[in-house]
Amino acid sequence: MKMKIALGLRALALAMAFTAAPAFADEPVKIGFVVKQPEEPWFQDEWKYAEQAAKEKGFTLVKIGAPDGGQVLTAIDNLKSQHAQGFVICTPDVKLGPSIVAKAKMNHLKLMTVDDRLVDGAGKPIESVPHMGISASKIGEQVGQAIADEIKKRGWKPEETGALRISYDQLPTAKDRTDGAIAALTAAGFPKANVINAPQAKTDTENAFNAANIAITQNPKFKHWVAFGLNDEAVLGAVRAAEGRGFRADNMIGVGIGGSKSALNEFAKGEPTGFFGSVLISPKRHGYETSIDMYEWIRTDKAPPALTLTTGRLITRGNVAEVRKEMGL
Ligand code: FCA
Repeated sequence: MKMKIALGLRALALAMAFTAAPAFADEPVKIGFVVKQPEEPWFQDEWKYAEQAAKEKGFTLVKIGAPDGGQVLTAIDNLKSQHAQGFVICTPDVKLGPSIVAKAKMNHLKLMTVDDRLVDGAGKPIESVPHMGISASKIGEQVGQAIADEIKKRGWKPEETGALRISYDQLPTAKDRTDGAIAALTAAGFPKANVINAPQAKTDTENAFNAANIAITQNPKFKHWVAFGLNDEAVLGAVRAAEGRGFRADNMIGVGIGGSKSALNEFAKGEPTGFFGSVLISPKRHGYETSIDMYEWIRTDKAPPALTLTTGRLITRGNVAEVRKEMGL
């Protein structure tokens, strides 16, 4: 009897040890890819390239949309019950950082973040979780520079021009992007007093539209407007709001960040709109590379680089086809 219990305990201990160990060579690999806004073209593109990695390497990809904290935590539990070994996530709220880390650990799931980096209770990035994001300040500066160049080209007087900063400051990468844009604009001589902060409640076009609409209404003195924000959706909202107030392509310069379908649709319109350009970033690197990194981590126990920051390139109607091709998109 005693012997039987001892054996049973040994088996249990072994089983527990195995769950924590890296995947065996013949165990099928399953990877979760959790995104905060599955309806946004950027995230659909990330998934598309993650699928490409799954096909190439022969693992199963589980795509989950999780627009709030509850759904993130449920997603992690579901991944565990489906025998996934790890997941890549762009969380709806970076402050969920400690809970996501704890839940992944409890479920023995490897964890990597993409786009939005987790923060701890003090608001500091959680450096122990491998992350791939964009070089937010630098890309923001590219946006600001593109706008400044275009203002100059059109010969607008800066004092007659308002700048809409569609903001979402609770997300560090969003704040870095818009701060970068302001830095480049003011370095080019744009008056800081003409930068109007227009906070959006959520990071989609509708909320950006509402934010911009209020800001434009409250500032009737400007003859022209420019706009920048976290992504293309933010700037599209501003462009649509400006149109509603009579500021069309010749009186509006919006430059977004992303360069996926939202921007492409705009460039494909017969007539130019106030959506002048976008800094194209790479959903291929963010979707494909992160998935490959996770796969290698599971297979060989080689952890991904702690931090990878990707770059972007300005696209406008004129060069969009050429630049996309050069970036392998
Ligand atoms: C954030 C934004 C997305 C995209 C991504 C790279 O997650 O919300 O639109 O810009 O960073």
